Amino acid sequence: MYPHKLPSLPYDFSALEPHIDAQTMQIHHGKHHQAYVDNLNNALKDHADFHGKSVEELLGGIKNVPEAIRQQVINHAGGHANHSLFWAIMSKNGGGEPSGKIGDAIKSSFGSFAAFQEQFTKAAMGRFGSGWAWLVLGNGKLSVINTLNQDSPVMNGQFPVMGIDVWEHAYYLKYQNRRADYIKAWWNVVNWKEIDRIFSHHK
Ligand code: MN3
Repeated sequence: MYPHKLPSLPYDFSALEPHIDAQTMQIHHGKHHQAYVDNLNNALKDHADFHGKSVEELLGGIKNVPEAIRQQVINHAGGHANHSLFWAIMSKNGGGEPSGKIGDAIKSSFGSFAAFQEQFTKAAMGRFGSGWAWLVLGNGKLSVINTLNQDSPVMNGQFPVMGIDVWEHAYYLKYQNRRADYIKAWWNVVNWKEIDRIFSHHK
């Protein structure tokens, strides 16, 4: 709802060390995510009809957003929604393999956790330029996709269960051009408990 606000991080900037460094978290959350929120609010300022809508509602009904601000809403509501999910699905005590409903669903959809992990990593590595890789739920089925820039799966009627930011700003300070090393390290901070909660809640 307008004005949209930056959610606070559910942990300290240094909580994901050594996998994701504190400086990256600080800039990523405090500067990049804040900018998506500010730019979204700027875009919506003179469009009161849309002030009552959540970012998911804006993105899900993107065709109803006036053309003059549509691309800004795609970029900044997308950026806001994507990052809000991203912070939530990481944790200091993350990693390992999922259990619960999401663990079962991953096994039945992909054959094994290892097969899922390989497919997801490939989607994250294969995203040329800036974007995201996702595990999404659509028509009751789990699948792995990637999206360009801040495009949200919600625009295509898909529900994002988890996602990894592969914009260079997510890893460049610590990993420079080594996206593969960042993705490998990222698996150690994946918060499966929260992902299971998100997935179970949605189903
Ligand atoms: Mn980012």
